[in-house]
Amino acid sequence: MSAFRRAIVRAPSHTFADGLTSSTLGRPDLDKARAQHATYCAALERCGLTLTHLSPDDAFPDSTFVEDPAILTSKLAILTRPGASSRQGEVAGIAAALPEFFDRIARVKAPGTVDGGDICQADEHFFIGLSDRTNDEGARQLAALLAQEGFTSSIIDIRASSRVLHLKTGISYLGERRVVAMRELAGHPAFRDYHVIEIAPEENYAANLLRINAFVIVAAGFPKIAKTVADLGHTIVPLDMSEFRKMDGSLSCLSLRF
Ligand code: CIR
Repeated sequence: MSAFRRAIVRAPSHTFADGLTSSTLGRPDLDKARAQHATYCAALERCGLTLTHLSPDDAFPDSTFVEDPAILTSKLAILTRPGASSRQGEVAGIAAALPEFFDRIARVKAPGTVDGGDICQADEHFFIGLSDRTNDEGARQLAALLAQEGFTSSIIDIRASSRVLHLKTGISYLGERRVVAMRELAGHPAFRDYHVIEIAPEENYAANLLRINAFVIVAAGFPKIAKTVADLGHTIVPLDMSEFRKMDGSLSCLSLRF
């Protein structure tokens, strides 16, 4: 797994609680969300990353979830076309930040839609989730762009899985050919050549974890997966994600790492 050096983040805006959500956990507390975001940023720095902070944007309540409008690879940045129309305007803000770091920037074009949360990179391979946000055309365009750069990809259709918003809601890549997955995704043929670590159903929320260099950031409160990952030799960084979870957000959504 190649080393990450940088990340782009954007703190929650005043309108954060007006974003999209299917959660029944209640309305998020903005001050608490901002404090959790600051702790998240400090954790990324502890993992060795230098951060670029974009200004909070009240026009886009979900804009703290910067992972969705772009996919960053070692060779090419790809601006997505988010599947929720309320989020498509977020792309411009990310697009403005990328030329400092990327010479080559491609775009997913209409009628394709892709959310970065549906894209899981596993070394030179990309798992592409088909979801309510990422459609067939978006997946096709993305796979073609990646293939031009020498990356392979496989499709995982999660549309039958109502509990999973994005592919990475249900899986993460841990490096060394290890995939962490919710039970309902663990047996997918795309993982045939990988070692799959199945999450206990009561810890499903923790399926979205973040391997960054020697560290793995895990949502706090999920001891089984934290122990499993620690036993593999990773340093665990637990983070309270309660306010982002209320908005269907998890660890990977809050940053673009490269
Ligand atoms: C949304 O529904 O789009 C946001 N409330 C949550 C996005 C979470 N993003 C991610 O998992 N990559």
